[in-house]
Amino acid sequence: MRVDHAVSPWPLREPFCVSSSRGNRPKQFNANLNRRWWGRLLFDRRGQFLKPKELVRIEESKLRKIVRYAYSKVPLYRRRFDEAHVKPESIRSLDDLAKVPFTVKTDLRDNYPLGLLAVPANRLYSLHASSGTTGKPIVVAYTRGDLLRWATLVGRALDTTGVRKGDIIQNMYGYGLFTGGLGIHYGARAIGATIVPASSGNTKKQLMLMKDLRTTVVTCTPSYMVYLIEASKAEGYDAKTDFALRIGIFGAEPWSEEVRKRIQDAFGLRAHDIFGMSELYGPGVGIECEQQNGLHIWQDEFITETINPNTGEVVEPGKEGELVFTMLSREAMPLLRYRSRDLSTIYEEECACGRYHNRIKRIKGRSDDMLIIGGVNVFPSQVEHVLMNIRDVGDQYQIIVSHKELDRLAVKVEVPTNRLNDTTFAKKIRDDLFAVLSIHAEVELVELGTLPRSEVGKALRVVDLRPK
Ligand code: DLL
Repeated sequence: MRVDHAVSPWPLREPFCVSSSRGNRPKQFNANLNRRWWGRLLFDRRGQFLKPKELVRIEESKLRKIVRYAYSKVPLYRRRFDEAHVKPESIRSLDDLAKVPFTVKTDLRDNYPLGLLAVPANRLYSLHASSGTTGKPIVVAYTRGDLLRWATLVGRALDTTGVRKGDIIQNMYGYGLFTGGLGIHYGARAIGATIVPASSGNTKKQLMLMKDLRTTVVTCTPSYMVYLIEASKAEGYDAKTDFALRIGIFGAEPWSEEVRKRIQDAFGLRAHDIFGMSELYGPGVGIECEQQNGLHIWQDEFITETINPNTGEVVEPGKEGELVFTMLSREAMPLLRYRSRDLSTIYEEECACGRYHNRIKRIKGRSDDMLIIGGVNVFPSQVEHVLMNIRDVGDQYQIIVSHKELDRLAVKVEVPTNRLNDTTFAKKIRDDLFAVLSIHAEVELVELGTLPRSEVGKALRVVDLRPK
């Protein structure tokens, strides 16, 4: 079969370190090149330490290219630019970015499955789909170059946490349409670490492998790692001495400093937050370095802005807003100013680790996960932050919102048996929640092990019983 490799505007060259001696020349399908696929994944530490000036230079030159590319290849972008009377050539620097129209999730849904492709379908190497809970999922597409870039970015992320060749990574993110499993897998390949593609679920086997293979790095959702604390106890393991874990890389859902502390204390590892979303390749967009103080976003690949979610106006760094991403070299499906709905804060100060890539704070939550209870905005992550700070509160909780004349918030909390009927303890939890949320919550103390656990996928902690 002849595969049409049209000229790519992104020859695989620096700063992605995957060098191409063929430059911009059109390529015929080359079996040799294909065989060397993984061999060409070179490990990229230089890209992690690009200096601010260099980062801006790369951002701007890639921005000019991607805007012209998206405009010429994707009818949606052409329409949006024309409607806004913006000429792609007028986008020359970061200051011009605000002129570019936003792209939103419904644009991807409305163009299901592959209406936003910028390349012929026979150039796609892979397809993934977002974990949409209702209706059609969002399908995301990758060319060979996209996959290599993604792998390189995840490789960088793993390296940034301290994972090295020789580490044994037990990858407990689901393999499949979800990008977590394969994304981490590709990144591990890029740095030459040993990958155990355990995928999600099957907890007893996970623990057995973790011990017997002397796993040094684990990757999964933070809620699953919290679940492994009690599961390892129940299976008779001593989490500190039976396992050889040194690094944990957790993401795909919001989590808190308090949960980090619980995981680190239980397993004696260093826990890192990793951010990503299917639309932006998958995991590896942002990662915490050893400072554990904000996530570096790979600035030479993503321009990150924060906007006021209600007005769409750009907010300055240091102020919370909705994260908006521009992918700088996505070939199959370019995304310009993509509204993530995730709330966070960008900060631009230099990090003690020596990396200049901008950092974002932990994701507070998605704007659509925000509960409005009796007119008050509540993020599930705020509830977690309060609960996990209280000694004797177990690792599992559930938030139940209902309506009986007024909106009501109830929080079910697992506690040890001796606390079950402790009304003073329940009052303390209520007071602490009120101090942060400014609304009264009913607190129900339940026995350890009684609330639902999620062994696969992202945790579901909120039950909203209000009529839609
Ligand atoms: O969750 C990709 C991923 C896989 C990230 C593994 C990290 C690790 P989606 O299923 O498309 O992709 O979900 C993306 O998950 O918009 C956030 O709301 C949330 N999310 C992802 N990482 C974090 C994080 C993957 N570290 C959506 N903290 C995003 C908080 C996160 N929320």
